[in-house]
Amino acid sequence: MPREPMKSKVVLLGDGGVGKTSLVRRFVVDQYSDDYITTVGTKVSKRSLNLGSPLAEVEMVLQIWDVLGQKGYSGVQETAIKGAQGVLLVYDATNDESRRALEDYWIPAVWRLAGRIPTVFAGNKSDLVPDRVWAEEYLYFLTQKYSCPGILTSAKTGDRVEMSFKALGEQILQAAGHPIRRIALVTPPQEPVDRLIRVTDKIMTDFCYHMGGVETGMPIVKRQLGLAGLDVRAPTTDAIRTLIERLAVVEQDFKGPEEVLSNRERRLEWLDGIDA
Ligand code: G3D
Ligand code: MG
Repeated sequence: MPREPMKSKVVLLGDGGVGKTSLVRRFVVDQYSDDYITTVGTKVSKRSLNLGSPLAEVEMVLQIWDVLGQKGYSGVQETAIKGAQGVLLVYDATNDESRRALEDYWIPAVWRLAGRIPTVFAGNKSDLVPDRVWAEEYLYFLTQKYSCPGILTSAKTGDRVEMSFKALGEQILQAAGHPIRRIALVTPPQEPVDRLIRVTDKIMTDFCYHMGGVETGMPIVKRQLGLAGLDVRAPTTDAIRTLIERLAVVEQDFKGPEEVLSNRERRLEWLDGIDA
């Protein structure tokens, strides 16, 4: 009798522009597009994989969380990281800063919120790398330092994309049943973040929380962000105010008038700097 597939939540993390959304697209629908569409909030997709050996095959359904990498959206990012069983840490192999950001920001965030979960490094945009030997060497350093696999990928050509998700699935399979090592860790100080980005992040996270989770809440947030004309990279006070009003209207269909009112008030206070 076929066994139930194993389900795993995995998250892709890394700075904005490194190719996370392109990797998910390539892996899930085998397509690539040159348009850069900033990921708003979080998008959840699914694909199943066959892992293990031919004699002991295991089907794993990966629930893949693609989250916006923009600095300052820590609430949205933390929600995605919590409860993840594996992480694909993505950097742009032609951009040193994006690679350093993994060690300075993303790895500490994962360890703090989810512990030492199975991890795979993806050095993406390998099609643009002028010196493959050097790129491999750096990746090797990361894999040795953190004891996890690392793969040079190209979402554009499709090279090794499948392999990197499979490696992550295998890591999760191997770790299944082992307790996750929790580490008390302090995140290094980060650059100050634009206050309006912090407020937008807080509102997005708060709305999803009150809607019972990201999967229900985030599609609504995305739509309302669009209608409010709010650019997640540079939100304005006016756009945030419009967003707050729009979310209150949506909430009327789900919540009692008092909760709608208090949610709206709280968010306006964040915007007006009373508690942000
Ligand atoms: P993100 O989700 O991490 O923010 P995206 O990144 O997937 O949106 O990709 C950001 C940009 O990098 C996009 O191009 C995308 O086409 C490009 N890109 C992603 N993966 C690769 C790759 O493997 N090779 C190359 N050459 N480009 C890639 P633009 O030009 O629109 O910014
Ligand atoms: Mg993206």
